[in-house]
Amino acid sequence: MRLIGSYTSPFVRRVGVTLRLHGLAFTQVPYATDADATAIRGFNPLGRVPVLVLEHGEVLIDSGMIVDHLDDLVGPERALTPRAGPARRQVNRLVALALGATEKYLAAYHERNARPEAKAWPRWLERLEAQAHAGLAALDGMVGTPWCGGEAFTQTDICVTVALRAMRFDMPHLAPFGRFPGLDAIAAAAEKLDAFAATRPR
Ligand SMILES: N[C@@H](CCC(=O)N[C@@H](CS)C(=O)NCC(=O)O)C(=O)O
Repeated sequence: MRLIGSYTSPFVRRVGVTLRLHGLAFTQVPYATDADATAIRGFNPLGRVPVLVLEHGEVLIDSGMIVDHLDDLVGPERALTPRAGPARRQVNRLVALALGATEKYLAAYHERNARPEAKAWPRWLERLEAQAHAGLAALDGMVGTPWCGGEAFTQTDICVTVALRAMRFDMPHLAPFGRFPGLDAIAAAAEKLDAFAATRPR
């Protein structure tokens, strides 16, 4: 399998961590969304990463669809999202919050860094940052220990960890250490695992 995208993208890192935790062999093609936009569009008309190219050439896009397929490959015992019922809904609920906060911080980051200063729109930036912050605050009140759902490590722990790392790199004021102690503890424990160390962007 080939994973298209650089680990500077939290969504790509999510897939890279999942592949490694599942012990699935893959090669990474670290295309950057700006410099390699044309090449990425050859795989995904949206021009977004991650993309996973399966062994027989089939192309999967969107991290959620990709990790769902990876869970199918390893079977229900090792799946990182429970296959059905309340446990599945709870993992998906926390994943949606973590990924929603990630999308909002990325939009804020682009608003801050890509928009020409003369066209700055402070109220929109404030709104995006508040949404990202509120998502993390809500999550922080919902997680257990040592992992989000208690004893079982799930896809939620991956999403929280990649979100915090990326946000702290790009917009550290949105998630300073100590503001979300529950998430801090989970991310610190996860970052010690080999799958996270091997995918940590420089
Ligand atoms: N919902 C998508 C989001 C993917 C996404 O937003 N990827 C960003 C990189 S962090 C991207 O490719 N952005 C380039 C663009 O949208 O032009 C997923 O979960 O895979």
